[in-house]
Amino acid sequence: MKQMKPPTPVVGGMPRPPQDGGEATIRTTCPYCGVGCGVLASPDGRGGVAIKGDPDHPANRGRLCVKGAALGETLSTDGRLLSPRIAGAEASWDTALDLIATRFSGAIAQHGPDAVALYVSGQLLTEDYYVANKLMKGFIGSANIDTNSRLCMASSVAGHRRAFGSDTVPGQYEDLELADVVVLVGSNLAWCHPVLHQRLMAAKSARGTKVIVIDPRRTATCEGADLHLALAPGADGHLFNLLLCHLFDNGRLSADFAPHVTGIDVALAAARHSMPGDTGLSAANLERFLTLWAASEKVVTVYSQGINQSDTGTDKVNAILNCHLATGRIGKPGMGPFSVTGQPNAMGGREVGGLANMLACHLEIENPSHRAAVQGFWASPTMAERPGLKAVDMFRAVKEGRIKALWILHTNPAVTMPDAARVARAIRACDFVAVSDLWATTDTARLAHVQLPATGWGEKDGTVTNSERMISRQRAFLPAPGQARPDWWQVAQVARRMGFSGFDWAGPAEIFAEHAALSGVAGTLGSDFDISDLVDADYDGLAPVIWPQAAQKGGRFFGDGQFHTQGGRGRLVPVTARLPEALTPDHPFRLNTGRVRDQWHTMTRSGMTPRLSQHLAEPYLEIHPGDADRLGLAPATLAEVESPRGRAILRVMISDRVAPGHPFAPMHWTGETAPSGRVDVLVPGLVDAVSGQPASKSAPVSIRPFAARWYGFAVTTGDPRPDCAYWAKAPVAGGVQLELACHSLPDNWSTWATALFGGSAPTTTLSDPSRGLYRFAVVTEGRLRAALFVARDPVLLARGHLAGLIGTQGQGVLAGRPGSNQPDPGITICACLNVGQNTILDAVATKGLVSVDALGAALGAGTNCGSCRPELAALIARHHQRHREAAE
Ligand SMILES: Nc1nc2c(c(=O)[nH]1)N[C@H]1C(S)=C(S)[C@@H](COP(=O)(O)OP(=O)(O)OC[C@H]3O[C@@H](n4cnc5c(=O)[nH]c(N)nc54)[C@H](O)[C@@H]3O)O[C@H]1N2
Ligand SMILES: Nc1nc2c(c(=O)[nH]1)N[C@H]1C(S)=C(S)[C@@H](COP(=O)(O)OP(=O)(O)OC[C@H]3O[C@@H](n4cnc5c(=O)[nH]c(N)nc54)[C@H](O)[C@@H]3O)O[C@H]1N2
Ligand code: SF4
Ligand SMILES: [Mo]
Repeated sequence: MKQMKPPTPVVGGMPRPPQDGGEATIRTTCPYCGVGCGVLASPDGRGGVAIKGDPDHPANRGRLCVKGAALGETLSTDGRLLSPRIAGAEASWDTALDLIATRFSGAIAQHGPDAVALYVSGQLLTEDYYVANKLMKGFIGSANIDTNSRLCMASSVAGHRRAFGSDTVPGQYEDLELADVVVLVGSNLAWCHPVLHQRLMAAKSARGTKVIVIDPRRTATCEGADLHLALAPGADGHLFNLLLCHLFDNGRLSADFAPHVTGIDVALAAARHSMPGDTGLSAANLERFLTLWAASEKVVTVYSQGINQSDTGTDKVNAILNCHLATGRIGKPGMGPFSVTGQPNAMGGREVGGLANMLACHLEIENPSHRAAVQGFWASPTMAERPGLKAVDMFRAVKEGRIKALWILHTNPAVTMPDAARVARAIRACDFVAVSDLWATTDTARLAHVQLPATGWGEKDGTVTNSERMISRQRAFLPAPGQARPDWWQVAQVARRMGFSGFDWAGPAEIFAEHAALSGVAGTLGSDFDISDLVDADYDGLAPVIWPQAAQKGGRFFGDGQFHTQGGRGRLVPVTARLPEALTPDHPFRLNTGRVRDQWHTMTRSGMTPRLSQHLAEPYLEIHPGDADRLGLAPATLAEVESPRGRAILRVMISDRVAPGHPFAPMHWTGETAPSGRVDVLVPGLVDAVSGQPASKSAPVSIRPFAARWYGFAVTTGDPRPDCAYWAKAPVAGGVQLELACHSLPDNWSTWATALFGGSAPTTTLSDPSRGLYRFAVVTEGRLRAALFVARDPVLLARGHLAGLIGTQGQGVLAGRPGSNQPDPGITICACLNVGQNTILDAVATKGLVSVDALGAALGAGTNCGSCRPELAALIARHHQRHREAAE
């Protein structure tokens, strides 16, 4: 195998002139979602970095969503973990790495290789991932390496393998632009894959693509759709079974493709058990969907967590794949099933075999010749012979003391695993835990014996693979802060200290070349993942490339009817669809969970910038007006949500976007940002039997009003942990804002405020105890440091205005709202240009605006990254609808 030279500082592709006296512009890739947008990063030489979309990257052609556009605001190293720590005390890398090696080796010697585990992440770079997988499966000899992709893509992986014989995404993004019908199932594409959504919306305006959204919730994605099917939660298997029957009954199955697939009869027989009533859809809507799908040759079915995160997720995936296989609508321009990956390198993780039940390069752990080939290539002493523990089982084993040493890299399971409180307890109780992260303060890192400082985005080099199998480089453009080191280096160092050879790469280029060479071996065994033509590639200059190479396969799979199963035929899988477990009177609601537009998972990066915290600044429960009425939940009060596993307190957001009985809560808040707002303490560890993926979208819960004696809002330059039952923190310019509430009153408000203000006593006070109203502010040296507003009811204040007063003279702060000459802009909708809802509604009303473009021309809203365009459209539509209703 050819060894490549160590990386030199790169720009990647065409060098660009330095801007503003700064350093050269670097081409890299966004570290957030699986769209994998190209980014141009221009450090200014003073610690700042200008971020732009890369016009030459095929995934985004210069576009970025609001999270990507705000990347430059998330690069501060303030508060970063800058050196290894053991039991909280700084330690040298040598000491920390030796300790991990000793503890891992010791556990293996005493209890066998299955007594240790790695829990990794779809956000690791391919090179990091490759090294971790190699260590665990080839050298430690256990497959106890699993990844947060288990919570994310596992059902898609399992469904692909059942249908295609390999975990292969057949299509490309371009297919969404070439299709006549695009169906989005369980995908909030507008918020979660915004640039791909923008590409779809552009295609829709250009060629009239019909867009259908299937989601029990009316999401922002529905604003750009022709049809929204608010199906019964979990009914997707029934829906696609009905589609298969409809296709058959209407002569839509492909005779040409039939010789290339098996199992149509059994799949149809199983599908016949699904009844229209199971879907919860009106006959008319169901019919529209079935006929549209059937009549359009060029149809793409995009699916995401509404499908995967279910205890029948794999079956649902196969119910979708069945329809595409039966009609031959797969792997051809403008048609195919499309599982969009969530994390930036979820796909790369699948390529290296990062899941506990995969080997490497799409090879199978159960297959002796695959194992022998990989072992031969690695020249490794041993090889895992059977699948390891999948995430939920892994943390169960941690809890039961079967895992003696655990290393967690680039993920925050104490927040994001189902049954999160129990997972946190298990981590705390484990004999030995190491965590690699940017921060020592994450909910997970706090529980570790050893904390290792990782280099973050902008500081490290490697590759990621996006949802369409496009490999792109992430390139460093900032120096590593303190002693931070890349994840691959950390793992390789521990491997060497455990006495293993084959871990002495000089840099990620060599690791990539080794991975590419192994994929060549895999290719000779029939694996589709063969990127061996990249072994000699110019790693530093590597341009984004889709595998397989265009010349061989046109960048798509299976259009030619060749699958990776034995016999080479695609498999329809019989799906006996079933709805989620019935609810009980004790827990009569089914809690749906997911993402918001401007935050990334546990907010350790996106939560750093005020810009991204303005859109939705607090954990909330979106609940139907009928349910809220029945439960006595008033708008903006708090709800107590309880499951057999735990309890959360969430802000009540009453909305008919969710169905009765099926409220929604976002997943982002943590012990750092809102300890009572963590939704995964509610989610049970129920998993899909085939894939092991948890059912994160349907936690049975009960809901009641939280009996708050008082509500509060505060802004402060400090960073307190308030002493009350509910608090949620968000960054604002110059400090933080806090939402507060409690079921009990403090003995003395002034004392409580002083504690909140970090010991500074209020300098001004306004109180009316008879009405439970208290307002305090601290102004020192002519500057507002902090302010607290307390009331018996949810405090109605102009929050943006108050946050803006920090550091000013704070004039009139205790009034809580701007003077009459300064209108309150309301909650922020357009985060890029900072345009609030009140401003927008006012402009729509006074200027008679009817389109998002007109609004953009008037206010600028929606004209930068475009992430808010679906919401702007909804606001405009709602205004005009109200107007019409008022006129009638
Ligand atoms: N802004 C933002 N974007 C992200 C992320 C982020 O944290 N923030 N994370 C990234 C990651 S890792 C992932 S995996 C993706 C996830 O991307 P998505 O899967 O699009 O996002 P989710 O919000 O998890 O869930 C999608 C939808 O599934 C719906 N749903 C729930 N139950 C059902 C059901 O039974 N049937 C159907 N059809 N739908 C259902 C929910 O209402 C929700 O709207 O997003 C990626 N992009
Ligand atoms: N209820 C519910 N739960 C869910 C989901 C849901 O929809 N609902 N979705 C699930 C899904 S799809 C996913 S993907 C998971 C995501 O869940 P997680 O992966 O647990 O969440 P993140 O916040 O992305 O965690 C990444 C961690 O890596 C750290 N980090 C950042 N950069 C680096 C780096 O370069 N190196 C290292 N070593 N660390 C770094 C960050 O600070 C952070 O602590 O959540 C899952 N949990
Ligand atoms: S859509 Fe947004 S978050 Fe996703 S890769 Fe592109 S810029 Fe990043
Ligand atoms: Mo994910």
